[in-house]
Amino acid sequence: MADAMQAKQQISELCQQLNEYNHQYYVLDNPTVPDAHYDRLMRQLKELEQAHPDLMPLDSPSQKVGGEALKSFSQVEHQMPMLSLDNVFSEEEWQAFVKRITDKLADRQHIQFCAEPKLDGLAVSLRYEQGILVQAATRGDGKTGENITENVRTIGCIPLKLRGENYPEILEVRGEVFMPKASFDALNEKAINNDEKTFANPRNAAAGSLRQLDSKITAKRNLAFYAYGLGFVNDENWLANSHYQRLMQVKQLGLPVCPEIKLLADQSGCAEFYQDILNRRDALSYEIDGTVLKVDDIGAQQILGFVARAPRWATAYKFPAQEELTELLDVEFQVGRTGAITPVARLKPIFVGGVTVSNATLHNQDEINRLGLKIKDTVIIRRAGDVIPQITGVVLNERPVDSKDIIFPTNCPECNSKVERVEKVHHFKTKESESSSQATFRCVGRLSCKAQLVQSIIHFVSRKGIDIEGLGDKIVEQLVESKLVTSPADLYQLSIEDFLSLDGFAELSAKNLFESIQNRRNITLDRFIYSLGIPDVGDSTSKSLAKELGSLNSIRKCHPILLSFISDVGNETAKEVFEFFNDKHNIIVLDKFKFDEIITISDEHQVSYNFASKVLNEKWRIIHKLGILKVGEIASKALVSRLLDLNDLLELNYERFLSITNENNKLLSLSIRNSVLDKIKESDFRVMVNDIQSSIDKLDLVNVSEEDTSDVGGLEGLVFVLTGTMKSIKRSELGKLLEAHGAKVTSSVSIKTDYLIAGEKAGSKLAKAEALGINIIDDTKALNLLEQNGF
Ligand code: D41
Repeated sequence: MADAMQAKQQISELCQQLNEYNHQYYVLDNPTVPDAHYDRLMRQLKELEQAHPDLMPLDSPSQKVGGEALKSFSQVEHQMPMLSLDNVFSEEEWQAFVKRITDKLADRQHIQFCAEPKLDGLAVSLRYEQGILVQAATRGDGKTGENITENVRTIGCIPLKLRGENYPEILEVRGEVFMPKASFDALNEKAINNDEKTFANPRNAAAGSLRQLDSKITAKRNLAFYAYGLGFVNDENWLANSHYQRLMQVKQLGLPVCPEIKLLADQSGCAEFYQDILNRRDALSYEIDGTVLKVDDIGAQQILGFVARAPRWATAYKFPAQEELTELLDVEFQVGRTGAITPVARLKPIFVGGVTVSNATLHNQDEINRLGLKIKDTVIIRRAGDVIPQITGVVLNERPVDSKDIIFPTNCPECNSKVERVEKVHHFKTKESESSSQATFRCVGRLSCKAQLVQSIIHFVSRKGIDIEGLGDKIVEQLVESKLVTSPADLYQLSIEDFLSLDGFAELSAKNLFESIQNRRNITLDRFIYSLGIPDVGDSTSKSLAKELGSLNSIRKCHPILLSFISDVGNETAKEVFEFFNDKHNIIVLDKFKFDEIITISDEHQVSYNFASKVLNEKWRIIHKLGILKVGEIASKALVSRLLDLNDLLELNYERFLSITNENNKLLSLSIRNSVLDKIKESDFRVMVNDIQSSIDKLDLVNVSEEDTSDVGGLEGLVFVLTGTMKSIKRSELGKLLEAHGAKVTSSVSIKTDYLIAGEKAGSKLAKAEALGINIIDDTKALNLLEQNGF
């Protein structure tokens, strides 16, 4: 008995604490304790409740994770009907609405309005009795709705118990349940990864989540709620006379109210509110489809009354629709610069989100499968913000009998070459760090494919590329069509007469274009690299490649493992670069440039000091990247200290291994030794190591000696990370100085970091740098470095 008393007390205290934290987190947006602390208290509460199920209070915050699944939803009759809202879509309709009101309220001078964003979610009614949430219902037909209490209990921001003491015995709060954009994106990303159907928009996602019989699923969906009104309230005296004030009362009780809601002195502010919210629509964290304008004074509301089931004192002033239905007329297949084949939907033109849309990309086959799309289907087109229009769904019960399957071509629609399937791995930066692969189709025709040739040349001459003024897309198409140009190098062979032979050219324009091409025979290496249009290689990566490797020859010969030492170049990009330069079609195209004859590349010729030093002095990084099982950083370093060169790795045997020890003079473990000896027997592995060594041999490496690395000759190309409190200079100042001397300053420590400058109270970055064996210096040492460089 005493035990139960004690448990009851503890449960009550935990509930109170956790409810308070929930309020701080969801309503005040100001959490005061770390999540881990919250989780600990929650675990204690759940354990207690499990031991004493009869003691669990109705408002226990433990219920926010969902309970037993239901068989069906029961019906709930609303004690006070849930009204609907009239709409206006234009300034005139809005003015007419205002006039009706002012006519009826002729005796009033100023009519205050409460202006609210119109949330795109689902209307629900929450019923609190004695301050406890006892029922939640959907709007239904306004008279009866569905009992969704179990699901609503799991919504984080809805309090299971009202705050404070000052609430009526029975209080019904009406509002909108919605899914914030970020939660929606995360949910759909997950669905795509799991090959599941995605939701067309946050509203559908919210509806789908609320209508789960299993509230544990709802609990995981991150729904939210804003109150916008009241239903039945048993105590008239409790109620304020202003709609806005009532919402503030509701907020006082711990229910969230949209922070954008404003009380306006008269109707003139309404248009401004509408425009302001419309302008900020994309930046809001939740979807809205208009504003709701309500006469604020409750007395005035009563005079105005209702028509049918909508109040005459409120209206939704809606934004132009972001979603419309239209017909999918056909799917065409476009071939891009790299040969990727993209399905494009041809639509019956439709006005949506402020523009007329007649095309939408379908991305790839997986997207089509996910949507379950057929030609002639009625589809949902969505254009939110400035993003490109998308097909987000199909209206299946509108599917005509003569709808047709969408068939991917097996041959390129432009050049009839074979189409190959390429798996592309996407890494999503979600909590679980998932990755998924999506199939894309690629035409193998390269520059013999007209579409690829046109796109490649457009890219080649673009502003960030060779930058040829006056050579627009249409002219490129003409040049390709007339076969005057079969590769980018041909541009330089064009004569004034060639241009004159094309439609639309006159003497002067032909001469001008000829000259602007001839003027671009001298090109910097980074621009040339960019202009080649290597997949994944944009202007920043092109600059890094040019700066670190110094010459086109070095870039062409560089093994992907070495490429990946360059900042900006990840493993995937390294592979793309390597494959590009080793592709036999591309080799032919590059040879056509006849370097120094047709085109001259101004470059540094030599690889950068930084790169050479990584390759020559940090060979362990190469070993580390070879992917030998069990060979981590320490083993790599131990191995490298005893190898003459990389190829020597292949000559290792058991006897030699016995002389290889790590920094602490310890022999490498038997399992590491066996792993290496097994690996070097594999012929693929031997070929790879030979390739890397010959790539190193071919690189025109600057002579860097072992000692050089600690004593920097120039900061160009070096990557610094700064952490902790500096003694003699502000951290940001030091960062600026380093950058002014050509160094790169980044925020996180990785294998690409050259120096960590650690001040006092350096934390995790220091630990990571130590673990990675990165040079660690203090600010005094850093300033010395700068001084040597003319600081
Ligand atoms: O944000 C909304 N979706 C919203 C809906 C809102 N801010 N206010 C609303 N006010 C009402 C009245 C005036 C009837 C209390 C509403 C709705 N109704 C509503 N939502 C769905 C049906 C009616």
